[in-house]
Amino acid sequence: MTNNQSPISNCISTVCPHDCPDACGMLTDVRDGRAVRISGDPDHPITRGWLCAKVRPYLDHVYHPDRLTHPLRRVGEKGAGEWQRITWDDAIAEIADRWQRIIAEYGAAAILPYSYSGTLGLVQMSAVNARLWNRIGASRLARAICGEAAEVAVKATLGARYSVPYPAVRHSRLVILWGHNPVSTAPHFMPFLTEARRNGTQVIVIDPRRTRTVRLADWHIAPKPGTDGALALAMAHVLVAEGLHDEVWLTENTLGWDDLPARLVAFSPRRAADITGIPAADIVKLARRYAAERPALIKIADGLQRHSNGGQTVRAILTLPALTGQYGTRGGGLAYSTSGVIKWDKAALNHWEDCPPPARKINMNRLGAALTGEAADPPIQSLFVYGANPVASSPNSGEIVRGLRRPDLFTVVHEQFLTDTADFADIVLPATNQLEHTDLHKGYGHTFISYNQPAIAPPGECKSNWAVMGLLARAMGYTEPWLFQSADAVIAEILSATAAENPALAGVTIERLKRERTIAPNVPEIPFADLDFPTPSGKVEIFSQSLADAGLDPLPNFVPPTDPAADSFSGSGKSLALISGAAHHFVSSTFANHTDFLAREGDPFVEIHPADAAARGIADGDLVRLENARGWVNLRARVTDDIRPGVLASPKGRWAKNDPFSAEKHNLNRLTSDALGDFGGQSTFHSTRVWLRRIIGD
Ligand SMILES: Nc1nc2c(c(=O)[nH]1)N[C@H]1C(S)=C(S)[C@@H](COP(=O)(O)OP(=O)(O)OC[C@H]3O[C@@H](n4cnc5c(=O)[nH]c(N)nc54)[C@H](O)[C@@H]3O)O[C@H]1N2
Ligand SMILES: Nc1nc2c(c(=O)[nH]1)N[C@H]1C(S)=C(S)[C@@H](COP(=O)(O)OP(=O)(O)OC[C@H]3O[C@@H](n4cnc5c(=O)[nH]c(N)nc54)[C@H](O)[C@@H]3O)O[C@H]1N2
Ligand SMILES: [Mo]
Repeated sequence: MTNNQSPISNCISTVCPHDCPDACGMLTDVRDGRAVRISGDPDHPITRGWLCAKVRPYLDHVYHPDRLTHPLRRVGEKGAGEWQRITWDDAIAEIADRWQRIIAEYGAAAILPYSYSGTLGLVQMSAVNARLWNRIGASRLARAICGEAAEVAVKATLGARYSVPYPAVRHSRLVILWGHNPVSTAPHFMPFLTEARRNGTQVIVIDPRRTRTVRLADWHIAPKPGTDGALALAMAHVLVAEGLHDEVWLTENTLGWDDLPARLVAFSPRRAADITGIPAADIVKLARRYAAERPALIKIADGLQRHSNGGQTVRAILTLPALTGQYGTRGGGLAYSTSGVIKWDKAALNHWEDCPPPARKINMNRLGAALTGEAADPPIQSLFVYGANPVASSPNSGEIVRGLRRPDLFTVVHEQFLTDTADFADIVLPATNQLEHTDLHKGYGHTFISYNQPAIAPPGECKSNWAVMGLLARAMGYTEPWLFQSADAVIAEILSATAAENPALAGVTIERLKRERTIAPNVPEIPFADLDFPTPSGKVEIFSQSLADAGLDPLPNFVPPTDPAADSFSGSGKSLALISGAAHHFVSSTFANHTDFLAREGDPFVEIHPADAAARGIADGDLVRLENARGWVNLRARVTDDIRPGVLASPKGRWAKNDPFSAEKHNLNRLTSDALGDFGGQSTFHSTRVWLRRIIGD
């Protein structure tokens, strides 16, 4: 399939680089140097020949008329969008010169790289996130915007992020999709779930919103946001009170089981009903069903934990498969992330031994605060953004914009498009698309590894992240060979170093990847099947000493969600919770500059329950303002019982500069909380409180 079909027509093996657990294999047909067709790789075991709604028209993204094609220097005010074309030589020389001067005056920690999930590749993300910045001694970025709380919770409880593979759901009798919307966010899980449902598997979705996934469910449970920890502990309460738990399994395979019942006393279904808004009878029914329908799979993702209490929420949920003895079973247990199966060798990735001591860490969720004074010693003097669009996607973006307007801040943005963030750059550099560079990908919903071969030449003067790192390294005067390897050499070095420690990668080489496109590492089909958990005790740690050592509650607990800015604003009426999950046609803010997708998503909107709308005189289609102490955004009201009372839902991803409803150009991240969550400095987008009012009829 990858072979030449004719001298002028090639079918190239590529991989979807976007932030999605599926990491699809894609085949790109190239004719006369132009990509003419893109399709799902039929041989990829998860992709199975089809691509999602976002990536089917991918060539519109690759050949988008707004692609940046050459470096730009700002000539007007920051944010005014006035640019002058410059050469790469001038751009790189100017950056290196500014950095040398900043390092001399403030030290290298005054330089901050900021990146997240534009691409998830080993070269263009992981190596780029590490090597040059380590060599410079720049500030490090704590990348906690997405799933850090669950990462800490899962590591503390189970020892590693292993996950039940998608196809194993065929063996589940019950699936609980808990704060997860895979129809939009993990589309390639869905055919496996559909097959299971045809054979009688029951599906329960727990989400304050009636999502696309809920439409396929047998039962929808809609708790108040941030109360899932209480729901899980009440389920545990019922399991233990009714003797539905597996005492033998718990005694043999867990640490801290003895401590749990005392904790559960406080979480009777009646009390949990008050907290969650779910009737006590439903909580009891849910617990009984979870115990009876075995194997039962709980599948979580990342949206659920973007709360001030997200870490403890995940800890509480993780106790349920232990109480019912379902870890390590086929079709039971937990599906979260496969990221822990292969962890790239840190030494090969980082080359710390050749670098100055690691500098301070700055939490990416605090970017606005960091730029406006929180990072004081030294103050941030230069920001280099790539693979991220913080003005659109990071919390409390008004503060970020205030920071980016600082006249003394030297900002470089490496991008495919002139995003909300690029608008504030001093220098913009044009970036390649996935079809134009080399990379290696592993999914976070499966364990397959795929090689991405460049299919076409970059447009104009676009350069890959890794190529830019090399240019900057040379201009800074560095000579270490690991800063200048080819992308293939980076992959080969990291693969072989990782394989030396991890037998799952035995025999996986770059040559084989080029030939076979996608390779299955040698991993057990069922995670934890041997009931040997890589925690300090070797057991499921219901009690976690590592959390206690970090000053955290060592037992699963529920603490109500909070927005620390909620009291510093007095809007009219009661405040409402604002949740902002994934849009079906965008990946964060990526693809939100495509007319077709924008047409399908409609005006930027907010879902409001009819009771909350009526209390404020709001009718469907009205323009409304959401506001709090951080800022405001205008949105189109969708009055619907798809959302529970007391909660507003508006999908993430809109570009502020395309705001049709205000001259100031805002999106909803003007409102979102930049407070850090309980575990790992997690983002807390969904704990945001806002006030709502009608502004104009329509
Ligand atoms: N189409 C599309 N796919 C994507 C993305 C995208 O933007 N668009 N983003 C990608 C990324 S970056 C990620 S991290 C993953 C995320 O994948 P998911 O976690 O599946 O996606 P989210 O929409 O962030 O969150 C899932 C659900 O959590 C619900 N939710 C919010 N708060 C609570 C709560 O307190 N309790 C419960 N029970 N539910 C709650 C939201 O209503 C939402 O429907 O998806 C990836 N895939
Ligand atoms: N309100 C709200 N906001 C959220 C969330 C939420 O739930 N609610 N979820 C959060 C989550 S889970 C996440 S993961 C973050 C994601 O936040 P970000 O990682 O900032 O994601 P995007 O906004 O999609 O920006 C990615 C940018 O990378 C660029 N890019 C793509 N490939 C390349 C490349 O090869 N090189 C370079 N230099 N650039 C490239 C794209 O053009 C795009 O502009 O958003 C968060 N934002
Ligand atoms: Mo994410």
